[in-house]
Order: sequence, then C-alpha cells, then structure tokens
Amino acid sequence: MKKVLSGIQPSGRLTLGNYIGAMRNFVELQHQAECFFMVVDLHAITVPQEPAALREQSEAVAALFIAAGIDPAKANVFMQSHVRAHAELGWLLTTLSYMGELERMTQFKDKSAGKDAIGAGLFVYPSLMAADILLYNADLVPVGDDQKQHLELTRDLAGRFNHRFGETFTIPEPYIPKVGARIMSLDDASKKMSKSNPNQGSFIALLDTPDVIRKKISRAVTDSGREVRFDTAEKPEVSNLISIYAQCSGLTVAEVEARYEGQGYGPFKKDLAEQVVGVLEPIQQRYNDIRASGEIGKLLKEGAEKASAVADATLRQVKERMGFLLP
Ligand code: AQP
Repeated sequence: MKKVLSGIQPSGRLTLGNYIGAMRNFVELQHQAECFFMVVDLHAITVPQEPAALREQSEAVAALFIAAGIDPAKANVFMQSHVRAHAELGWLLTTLSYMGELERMTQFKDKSAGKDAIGAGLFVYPSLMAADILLYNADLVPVGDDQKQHLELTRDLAGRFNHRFGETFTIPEPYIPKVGARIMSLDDASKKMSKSNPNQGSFIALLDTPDVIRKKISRAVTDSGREVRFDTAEKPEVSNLISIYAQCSGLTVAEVEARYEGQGYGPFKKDLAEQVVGVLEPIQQRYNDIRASGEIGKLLKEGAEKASAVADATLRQVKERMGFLLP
C-alpha cells in the first residue's frame, strides 16, 4: 500500500486555497493509501506566532481536517510537535542541506522580503519539511503548486542521504491537483491566496460565515470588462474566480464560461458565492460539532502514538547509518 503524508500550518485561519489545493485531496487519498496528515506547528513558528492564537489555530486545523472528511480511523491525524522525531530528523537533514539550495527557495525569498531580521527557522524550513516526509517513507505528498519546489529539495536530500549512507529513504512524488493547485488572492491575482495575508478580504476562510463569504466575493477584484472568460494572461482575476467556481461546483471551466455567456460579472459572482457557501456550510457544521465534542485532544494523542511508532523506527535507522552511538 502506498504511503501518503502532508501537513498544514496553523499559521492563521485555513483558506479555500488550502482546502482546494491540499485538504480535499487528503480526503480522497485516505481511501487508497496509508495516510499521515499533520498540523505542522513547528513550521508555523518559523514566523512569529502569538501563543494563545497558535494553540487555538492548532486545534482548529485538526478539527477542520476531520470536518473536511478525514476519518481518523482510516488516516493518522496528529500534531507535528507531538512526534519528536520530526525536530530531530529535521536537524540531521539540515546538516546535509546546502546554503545555496535553501537560498533558492521562493517561499523563503517571499517571506523574508523587506524584513530586517529574518529568522533562521524560515531558512531551514525545507529541511524540516523533508524530515516530515521522509520519516514515513511517503510515496506521495498531496500539496498545492507553491510547495513543488520544497518537494524537489526533499527528493534531492533523500537521494543525497541514500547515496552517502546507503538506501534508506523512499524518494517521494508530489501529488498536485490539475485544476485549483494555486488559488489566487481575491484582491490581487498575482499573489496566491494565503491565510497569513493581513488583508482579510484577500482570502475566504473555511470558517467565514455565509454573509462574509458573499461580501468577500462581491468585493473580489475583477476587470473593467464583463466577459466571464478563462484567460490567465488577459483576465487573471476572473480566471481565478472561474477556477474556484469550477472546483466548488464540479463543472468544467468551459461549462462555467458557457453558463455565464453574455451575462456580465454580477450573476456570476452571486452564484459563485452560493457555490462556495454550499461547499463550506456542511464543513462548518461538522467543525462545530467536533469542537463541541471535546474529542480532538484524544484523537491527536492516538494519532501521535501511531505516527511515533513509524517515525521513531526510521529515525533510529537513520542515526545508526550516520554513525551515531545508539542507546
Ligand atoms: N492559494 C493556494 N492554492 C492552492 N493550494 C494552496 N495551499 C496553500 N495556499 C494555496 C496548499 O495548502 C497546503 C498547506 O499550506 P501550508 O499551511 O503548509 O502553507 P502555505 O503553502 O504557505 O499556505 P498559506 O495559506 O499561504 O500559509 P501561510 O500564509 O502561513 O504561508 C499546502 O499543500 C499548500 O500548497
């Protein structure tokens, strides 16, 4: 059985981009593979987090995993920081990483741009991500398009380790959706939709109320034309909204275009909001039930125990191959 691993940072309120680009695929893959899905809290602290907000967001992300359809009886759901092997293998792989390859990462460049003090954690983020994946010898990693470069580095590090210390790690493949792999901001179609964007109007949070969703979509930037046409070069904003529509409705892009031919943006945006509400409302209801049940702590504990058994065995093998004196 193939192994699948992925994670989401509790660095803000999860967005429709996180759902379409990543989480929805988690739900699909749990039926076909042995899955490990984590809330990657150690990654979230590579940029400053307020402790109370981090704690709340961590539980919220775990509850959203389940609310989105991940079944903890099928997939392992856990907090990254509950499995200590992540931090330890992260360090071991940092020592195998080169400055030059880490400097080339576009996420590092984007997140450090214009900052005076850049945390070293942000720089070595990809080595920790490699550890996350390699600990479970994952074959497939479902991620949005923005994580492709980190995945490449993971593959390089796995190959480097295997070459130097003997065959140890599976070389993982990215699993990137064909449509919806990069949902863009509602206020600027040149940037991806991000949960840490300070402009709340730039993203749809999975827990936004229907009225907030309607308002955000009605205010989403379009262009001065009126044609609902998919053309990322000429009409990036409208194309992004068409992608979201297609993803939420199950229609193809061509079917969405045909449905709104000659109608202008008004009816299109109005229906788009209802499509998004239709996808998110059931998730929100399940989310509220899960939070109210108080079960999350127990689920995460069980998930971490199962994940630790796998991760600890890999870490022991890695340390033995690297020449550590084992206890
Ligand atoms: N806009 C997006 N479109 C499609 N997929 C996306 N993902 C993120 N944004 C989009 C995918 O969601 C997964 C979880 O991402 P993450 O939380 O680990 O970090 P990220 O990629 O940096 O996502 P954000 O929302 O932009 O977080 P912040 O603002 O904290 O950096 C990943 O698989 C990602 O590809």
